[in-house]
Amino acid sequence: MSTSSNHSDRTRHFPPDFLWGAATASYQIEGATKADGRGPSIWDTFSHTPGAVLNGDNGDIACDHYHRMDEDLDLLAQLGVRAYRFSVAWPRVIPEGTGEVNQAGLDFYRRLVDGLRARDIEPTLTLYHWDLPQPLEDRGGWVVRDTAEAYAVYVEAVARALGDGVERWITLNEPWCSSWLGYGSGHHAPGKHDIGMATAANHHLLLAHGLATPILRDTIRGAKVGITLNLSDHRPGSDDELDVAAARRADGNLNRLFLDPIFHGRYPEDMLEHYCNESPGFSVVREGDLELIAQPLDFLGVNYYSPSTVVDESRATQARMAGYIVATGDQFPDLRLRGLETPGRDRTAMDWEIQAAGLTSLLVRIRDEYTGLPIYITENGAAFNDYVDPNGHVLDLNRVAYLQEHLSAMHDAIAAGVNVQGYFVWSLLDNFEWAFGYSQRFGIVWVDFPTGVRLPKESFRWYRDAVASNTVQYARSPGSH
Ligand code: IFM
Repeated sequence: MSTSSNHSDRTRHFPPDFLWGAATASYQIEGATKADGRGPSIWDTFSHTPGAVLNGDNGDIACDHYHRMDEDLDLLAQLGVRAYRFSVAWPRVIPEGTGEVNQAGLDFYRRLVDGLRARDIEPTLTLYHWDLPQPLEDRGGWVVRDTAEAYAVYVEAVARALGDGVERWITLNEPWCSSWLGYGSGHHAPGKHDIGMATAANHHLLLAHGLATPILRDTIRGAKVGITLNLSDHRPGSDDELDVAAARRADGNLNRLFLDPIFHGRYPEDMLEHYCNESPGFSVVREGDLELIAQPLDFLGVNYYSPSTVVDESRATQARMAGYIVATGDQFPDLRLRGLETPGRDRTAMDWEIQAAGLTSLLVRIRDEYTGLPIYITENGAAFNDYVDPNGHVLDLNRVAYLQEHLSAMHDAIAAGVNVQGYFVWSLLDNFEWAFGYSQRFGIVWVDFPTGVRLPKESFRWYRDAVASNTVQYARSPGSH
């Protein structure tokens, strides 16, 4: 593999055919929530619920990408990326969730796909990035099996309409967020607080993935099918067995509840045991489901932002004495753990610890424990408190450092033999950051939300140069060892 490293300087080369990209998602950028027959989604409902989203923000207008698509495609062309990852909004395509297909909705994505192709950019299409049609939620949402069946019908409609223009298909984005934040902690739409519901949703989302996979393969010749998971590297705050067990629980909930069924065809025993008294919980699993979920894929999408260090909730005092800052609670009390902050480590505006080495160890672990399939980093990036300076520039040097460290960490994984074939920066544009509304800017392009004006940040120029040269100047996060 040509990941040649000239160690006399810090330049690291990526493989010649490495796929560089940028990513967005429908509800976060499109706006136009009532245009051309789009139906309501759970995020329309949730964001209009008082108190659900910071500052009462919503996605009604967002980046107005629906009306500014060409401008955004031109930005991608300027960036020089070979791929663009976007998501299709189910309520644009089937406004009621089931039933009639809305041709105008499909037409919008057809224009997007054609616009990308015209600029030599490969579309990478995510079929579900959290905007479930509200009528389906009214009938039980992801807690019920029917939603997985409805999703399969929706997938076929999209595959038929766009299959000739799109090769790379991602069934779901971060099903952990849809299930555990949506139905467990209530931080995301539909805002439920019920672990039994979250567990059932976890399964039905994976089932939806399993139902969609053969449909994509049967409908589109040569389709490359994958799923995107948000994964992290969970470390115990000490060698104490209670802390080691706490890190294992965190890992079970976030990572293994998804990786094990997809790659090993079973849910992890410790998690089945942990959630065994929840209702409906895993009682919704039917014979044959896991075979569907574990069908062969063409790639795995990995979204990585931050590592996590945890201790057992009973050991908060010891962790403080060891010099950590200890979180006061956890969004999932049943996991009985506390997150730790290492003083002095850099953090993003989301308060997420910056530690790029966690990406390397995560990727090596996936290869060792799960799969040698091609991996795409389908999201990686950071929110910072950006501003436009008096000269009209956004000098987001902290984002440049974050990207540089993470590209370096990804290069370390490639050099260690992990089959990473591409990277999509999150995100092309500042956008609607879910429960944080517009308060968190992840873009490499600044968006002035009142006017919609776009302004490439310094990180845009930096990433453009990395893409063009297919290299990174090697850098490690402070505090790495
Ligand atoms: O903005 C989100 C995205 O929608 C899913 N992955 C994480 C990003 C940052 O929180």
